[in-house]
Parts: sequence; C-alpha cells; structure tokens
Amino acid sequence: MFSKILIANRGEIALRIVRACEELGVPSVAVYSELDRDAPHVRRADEAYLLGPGPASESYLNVEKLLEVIERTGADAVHPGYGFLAENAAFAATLEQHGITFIGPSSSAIDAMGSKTKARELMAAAGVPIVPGTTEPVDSVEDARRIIAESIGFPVAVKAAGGGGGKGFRVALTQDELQDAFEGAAREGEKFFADATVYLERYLPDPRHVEVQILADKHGSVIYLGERDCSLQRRHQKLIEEAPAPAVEAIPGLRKKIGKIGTDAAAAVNYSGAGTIEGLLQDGEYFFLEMNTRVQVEHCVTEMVTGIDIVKEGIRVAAGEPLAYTQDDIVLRGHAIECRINAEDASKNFAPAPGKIGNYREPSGPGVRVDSGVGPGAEVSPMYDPMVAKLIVWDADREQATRRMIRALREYEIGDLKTLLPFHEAILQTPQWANAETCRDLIEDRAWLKQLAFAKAEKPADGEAPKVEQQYTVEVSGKRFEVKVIGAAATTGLQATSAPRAAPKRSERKASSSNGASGDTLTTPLQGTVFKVVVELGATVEEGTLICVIEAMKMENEITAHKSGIVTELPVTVGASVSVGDTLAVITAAS
Ligand code: MV4
Repeated sequence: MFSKILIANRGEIALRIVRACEELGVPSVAVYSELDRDAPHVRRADEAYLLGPGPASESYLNVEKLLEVIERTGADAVHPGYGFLAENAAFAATLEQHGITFIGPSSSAIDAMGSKTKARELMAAAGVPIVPGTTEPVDSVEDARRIIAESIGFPVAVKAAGGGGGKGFRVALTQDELQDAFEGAAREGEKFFADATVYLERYLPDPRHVEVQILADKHGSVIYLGERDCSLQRRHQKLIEEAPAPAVEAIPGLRKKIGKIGTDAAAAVNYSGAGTIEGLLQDGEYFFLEMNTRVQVEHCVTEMVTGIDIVKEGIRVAAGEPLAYTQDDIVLRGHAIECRINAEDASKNFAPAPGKIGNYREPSGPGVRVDSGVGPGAEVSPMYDPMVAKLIVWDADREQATRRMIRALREYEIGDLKTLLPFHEAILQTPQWANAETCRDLIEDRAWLKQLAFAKAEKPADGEAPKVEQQYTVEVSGKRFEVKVIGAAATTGLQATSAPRAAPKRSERKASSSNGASGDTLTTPLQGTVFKVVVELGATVEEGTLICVIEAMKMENEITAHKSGIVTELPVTVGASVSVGDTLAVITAAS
C-alpha cells in the first residue's frame, strides 16, 4: 500500500478520497486554493498545502506546484478525483516519470480514450458496438454531406473529437442544419479542447444514457458493477442518476450483455482502476459512446447497490493489489438514486447562484447518504463547479427510494443559497419520473420550471401546519398541475391531475434564458464575458427572445428578454466583461 496519498482536487470528491485513505490507514495530503482555506477537505486531511490563488490554472491545475508539494510531503501516489487533472494523460505521464503512482489508468489508456475518434476505432476493432458513424475525422462540410448521403443519413450528430460529456455536440435534423452544426461543433472543440476535429454519428432519437461501472486491476482482471441510468440531464449536465437502470432491468439478459461490452472496452486499452463506459440504450440495443477514465460523480449509486467501495478499490488496485472481487461476487440489491445539489436557480433556467450558506443541516436517517463539500457559513464561489453536495438514498425498490429521496430533500436545509433542492423535489413527484422517462420535456419547460420560484427553502416550524395562501392550476404540455403557495414559503407539491401528454419535444436543442431583471432592466445573473449580442437597439422582442450570450467558465449562457417590448438601451458590446447585476438591456413596453 502507499505510504501517503496526495489528493489533487477539492470539494466533495476530495473529502470522499480523504475518507477512503483514512479507512485504508494511508495518510492523506490535501491541497487547496486561497478560496478553499477553510474547506472541509482541508480540515479533514492529515496535512494540507496552499497551491495558489482561486483560479484553477493557478491552483488545482498547477502541475509545477503540485510536484513541489509531492516532493515536500513524500507522497508516493496522487488521486486526481474527477475534473481538473483526472483525464490529463500528460499529467499521468509526468507522475509516471517521477516514480509517483497516478491513481487511475496508465497515461496511454487515458490518451486512447481521450480522442473520441481513436476510441471509436479501437472499440470497433475490439468488437464493441459503437453508434454507427465515422471513426475517422471529417475534414469539411462537403465531406460530411457526402458521407451522410452514402451511409449515415439524417438526423445526424456532429461531435468534437476532443469532446465528451456533450461539449461540442450538435445535431442536424436535415441538410439545411448541417453547416451550422458542423461549424458549431468544430468551434466548440477548438475552444474547449484546442482541437477542431469533428466526427459524425447517426442521431438516435430517443435513447437512454446508460453507463457501466468497471473495476480492473493490473493483473488483467476486469469486472463490471452493474449499470447506472443518467438520462435525466440538462444541456449535458447530469442532474439525477440511479442504479440499477430501469430500462436494463426490463430486459432479461441485457445487464450481462452490456456488462461484457464494458469489460471488453476496458480490456482493449489495458485498463486498470475504476472507470466508466458511457453508452446509449435504444430499443434494447446498446452502443458505446465514450469511456471516462476516472471515478465519476455518480459512482455512489453503484456503491449503494453493490456494497463495494469503488474509491477504496481503485486505490488498492493502483497499489498493485489484485481485485478483491470476482464477477460472481457482484450482486445488486435494492435501488439507489442520487440528486446533484447545485447552487443554481432552476426557476431562472438554472442560472448559477453562488453565495454564502447560512443555516445548514444535512438529512440523515435510514438509507440516506450525503457527500458534501460545504458546511454552515461556506462561501460557494462562482469560480468552481456549482455542485455543492450529492444526496444519495438507497431503498428496497425504485418507488420506495423515490419516497425516501423526497423525504431527505425536505429534511435538507441549505440556508440563504438557491439550490436545486426544490427542483429535485418537484421532478421526483411527476408521473414522468414515476414512469422512468427521461423527463426532458419538463427540464426544458420554462413554464414548469418557473413554478419552482415559489418553492422557498423556508419551511413551517416543526409541528406547525403549513398555511395555504394560494392554490392554482397550471397546465404544462397538456397536463395539469396543482400548485400550492404556502405563506412566504411553499411546498413543491406539483402533482399531475390529468394524464394526457404531448410527445416530448426532442428537437428542442436551443437554450432558453437565464437572466436577472427588475422592471424594464435586464441584468446579468453571472460574471463573464459578452460573447455575442444578438439583438439591435430598437428591436422589438418577445419575452424569451435571445438578447446576448455571456461566456463564463467556458460555458455559453444565453440571456433572454425578461419581458416583451422594445430594446431602448443596449449597453453591451462583444468582448466586454460583465459582473453580476450589470445592465445588459432596457426593454420598454411597446405602446
Ligand atoms: C447522442 C444522442 C443521440 N444520438 N448521440 C452525448 C453526451 C451525453 N450527455 C448525451 N449525449 C447524447 N448523445 C447520438 N448519436 C443523445 C444524447 C443525449 C441524451 C441521451 C440520452 C438521454 C438523455 C440525453 C440528453 C441529451 C443528449
């Protein structure tokens, strides 16, 4: 076993790794930025060292500084967690050269899976089913047009080769949309991964996102720990994950089949450590999308149904130990759900909502697990990922796990901060969730999301009956919901009162708004750089019309009109920096 492990990460995952180290009896070293001085992972580790100022490039991505701390502390292994340096093959190679163990796969396995075209080629050669499309980069729109005509057909997905997780992913439903999709994917690839290479896949109209958890040791053993369904996502950010996947449960023999696809994929790149095969499941058919060569945010739901500590097992195999389990040891029991608790305002199209946490109390009781990186008084910075905690529950089946999750969400108190707690509580009470649908229609439905604005974190005092001040019905996608507004606070008891429903709007791919506004003035809810201004002074706009795009943390945030009218002031210019509350436009009612 290692003598000391340095954890090159922050937040809940850093704390998760500290706990694993402690249970393994290995001292842990935390690192932190100036903004994270008082963070739980810093307090709980055996030692902690400052890396630098807040920006990740100067702290959590600062390889030189990390190497300094490694040398100084005598750590002989580095756990990268997820994000930051976790899938950086060059970093893994640098550690290999210094004789330090990177807790994860070899740099060559990271590299092989990092290029999505290379990965597709390798997987096809290994007999792993990939989504039909190209394994070679496509150099121009003309080439794309020819290849689509010859083999793939429309609709088509254009994806950035350096991508993953939906970055640089565009859809062209028809020939007319191809050029925009192609150029958009290439531009995003260039921006995020400094690689404008794109490839094509047949666009599957209604798949489930199903992923297989893999564990592999350095002696050639590879096993799978069942699968997770992560279909409930918004703009490719996963929001709720569960294990097992209902769609896999429904088809006898399917788990074994996708499990073999997963272990074949891992074996093809000589994988070791914990990893995940992401794929699409449609009509009982499973297709490889990409491999994440790290521990994932949602690994916890698999831990809950298998009883296996994936983080500890990953550390053990990195130290050269053989897997403690064979495939026959893996038994799935019950059902687990994870809700990502982000500092975001779902009623304002998931606008980032950083700030200082007031009162803070985590839920507990049977079957409840909280992996959090915050506590009372914590400052949630706009500089890092908005996910402040994960709430995970286990129960005997999906329905009971859902009830337990709703109970735990209600018990969770995060004062003074807008979080996704009300969003999760509402979504878990919909018939779509009960039917194990992807809920894409709801997540994109601004009217439905707006109702969440009434759902305050505030609750009636213990024993006090909630006072209903308003009760009304809203109709969304042909379905009626009862909304109760209770005093200053409210329940999020959105319950369907009728069943008919329009088909999910699968073609909705454009973002809607996230904005701050008061009166006629539209302000920016986030700090960033103006990337694009779409309207002109004097333009007539409807509520929801795209006004401008603000880039923050490499994400393009579309800001839309908060009301209908005429744009009478437009003080924004492309390239300008804006801070929270700055005026973007003034919209005056048309007379
Ligand atoms: C797709 C797809 C349809 N066809 N690829 C890529 C990244 C991940 N976030 C989801 N991705 C998708 N890739 C092809 N060829 C549809 C999605 C997709 C999706 C899939 C299942 C469940 C929910 C989804 C939400 C958005 C996009």
